[in-house]
Amino acid sequence: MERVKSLRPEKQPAIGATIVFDPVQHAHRRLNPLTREWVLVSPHRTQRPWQGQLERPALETRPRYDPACYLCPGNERAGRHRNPRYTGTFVFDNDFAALLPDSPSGVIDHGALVQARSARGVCRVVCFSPDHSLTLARMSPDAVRRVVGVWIDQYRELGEKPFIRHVQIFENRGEMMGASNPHPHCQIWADEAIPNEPLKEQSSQMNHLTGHGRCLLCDYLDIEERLDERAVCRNDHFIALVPFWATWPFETLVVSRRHAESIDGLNDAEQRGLADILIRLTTRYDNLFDASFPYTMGLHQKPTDGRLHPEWHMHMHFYPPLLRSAKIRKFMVGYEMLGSPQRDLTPEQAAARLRELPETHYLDRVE
Ligand code: H2U
Ligand code: ZN
Repeated sequence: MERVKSLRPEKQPAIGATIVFDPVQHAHRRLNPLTREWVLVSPHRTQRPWQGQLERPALETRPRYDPACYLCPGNERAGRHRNPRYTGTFVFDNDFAALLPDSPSGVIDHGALVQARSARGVCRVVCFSPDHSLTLARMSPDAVRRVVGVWIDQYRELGEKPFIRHVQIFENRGEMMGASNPHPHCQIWADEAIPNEPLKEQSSQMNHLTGHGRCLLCDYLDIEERLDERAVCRNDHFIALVPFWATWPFETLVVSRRHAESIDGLNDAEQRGLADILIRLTTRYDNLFDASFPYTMGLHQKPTDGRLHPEWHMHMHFYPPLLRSAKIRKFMVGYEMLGSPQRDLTPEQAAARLRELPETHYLDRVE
């Protein structure tokens, strides 16, 4: 039986009622097949027309060099470290690392309910560019391609360390996300253990592969290609879409169209394809409210635990907090902390809004 359905109403009246379930209007729960968690969608709360932004935010421009920035070339960091006068990317060990390679090992074990393990790892910071004023959206395709190259090198180098089982590359952008500095940069936390989120995704991908003999995200991409309701932008190698199960209002998933377990499995054209999608997606994000768009984004890929991982399909998540304007954010509080996440705007509406935006950055627009 054909199970793939578009969001058109199901012709199944609830018992004792004549109203037909319409996911565009009626509350429903959607399953995130990667985490096996459900998100509540309440589209009836957005029946009002889009009100847009009340005020246009002031254009944010920054100097290309900031003498007070601890990431700019030649400047001093904590602990009397000084950055070199770098001209491309620059990687250094985080001066306030959450995980250290030489932490002593040990266990706390007071029975099944009180357990702890010592944690070792390596934390690094990657500066994308010496130019303090830039963001991924406004960097050149070649420069972003070089950032992708650094991610590959770091994933390999850190993953080859015998005690590193997982390498998490992520970017926190904007004060709203707690980023301490607007200089374009990301962090890498390489960990002795596989952290919670990738562990959940790994188990779902493994179950799907074992049960169906196919990759979960390859199967999901096939469905998205057929329904074509949630794509934001694509090229020959990558697609950015609002996943059916998106939790954050403008959350997106960036997936390689060919099955690749990790970023170091991407060929040259695919690495350029990833850079292209990252620029186009972050440009659309900034153009949504004509303001620098905050988010946490990161790469999920196979662990570096020395095992085979055919179940893993590399992808990136973008989790942006903004809801209706550059100032109004979504809070995950109340029911969301105690029950499950909830959204009003449907993923299809979010995808349509992102899709209609231009790919010329608002700061580069000639008016
Ligand atoms: P965030 O903007 O995501 O906070 O990342 C900046 C990182 O830079 C942060 O993890 C580190 C912080 O520990 N840092 C240094 O390593 N050296 C410094 O001198 C300041 C900040
Ligand atoms: Zn700087």
